[in-house]
Amino acid sequence: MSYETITFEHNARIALVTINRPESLNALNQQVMREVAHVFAEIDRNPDIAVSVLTGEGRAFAAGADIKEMQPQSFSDMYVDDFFGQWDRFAACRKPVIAAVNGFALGGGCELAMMCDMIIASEKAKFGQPEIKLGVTPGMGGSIRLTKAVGKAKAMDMVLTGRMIDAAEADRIGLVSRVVEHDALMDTAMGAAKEIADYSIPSLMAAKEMVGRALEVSTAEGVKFERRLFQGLFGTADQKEGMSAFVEKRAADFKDK
Ligand code: CO8
Repeated sequence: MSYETITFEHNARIALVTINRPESLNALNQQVMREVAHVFAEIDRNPDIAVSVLTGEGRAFAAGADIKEMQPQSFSDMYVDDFFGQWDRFAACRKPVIAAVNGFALGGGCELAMMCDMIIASEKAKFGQPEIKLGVTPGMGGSIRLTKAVGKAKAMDMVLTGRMIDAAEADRIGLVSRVVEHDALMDTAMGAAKEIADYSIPSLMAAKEMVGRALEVSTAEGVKFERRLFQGLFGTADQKEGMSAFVEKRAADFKDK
């Protein structure tokens, strides 16, 4: 499939996906959704990719769902077509995804960043759920993921007032993993990806799955789930390689098996 609203490249086990509609601040229309869902399904299937970085071209990560596309839609259009339902396919990507947030991450853009596993933000990044100003609410998982990420007090503040927060506040409230100087954003995100890319894909997928599960289940269930996945990794050659390398004081050479 050739992509028109995103760019996709990969090298040395790292994929870089860039949302590329800078003239509309990377507003997320249905074509972007379909292309992102498709490329991340490819990434999941590609044994040469361990980790991805998702970013936006220009001065936005994404300034939300495309308001011009949504504006004329009726309830039936939205409901029958399950409008934006395919974002679940992106959220279901089993390999780690780092959001490199270069600017505005608003509405669906903030929700998209929160579907990723780590958010690395430029000091120029701005986050917000401004849908209330449009007469609606978050609709791509924001009420759930934001509340789980930052707690009720801050989530209610952002969702009810629609105010934007800057990168420093996003860092303080635990919405992002790291904040870096704007010019260092992509190097930092690719550097984190490089660290991750050196590890064994089965253990990366297990780690992503267990931390994701932690947000869904009780502590007892989560601990049991983690233990089973942990035990399962002893069936991989890479567990033998990783532990042998430590004992033999050498770098591990993982084979994803
Ligand atoms: N949709 C469509 N076009 C957009 C969007 C958007 N979300 N955001 C910006 N644009 C366009 C502008 O219309 C403008 O286009 P044009 O040049 O043709 O007029 C261009 O991008 C540049 O934008 P501005 O001129 O407004 O740039 P400013 O620097 O003045 O302002 C802002 C930047 C503050 C980011 C401003 O553009 C803004 O407020 N954008 C809208 C932000 C917003 O409300 N986002 C939430 C959208 S709703 C949503 O995301 C719901 C998600 C859940 C959907 C689930 C469905 C089931």
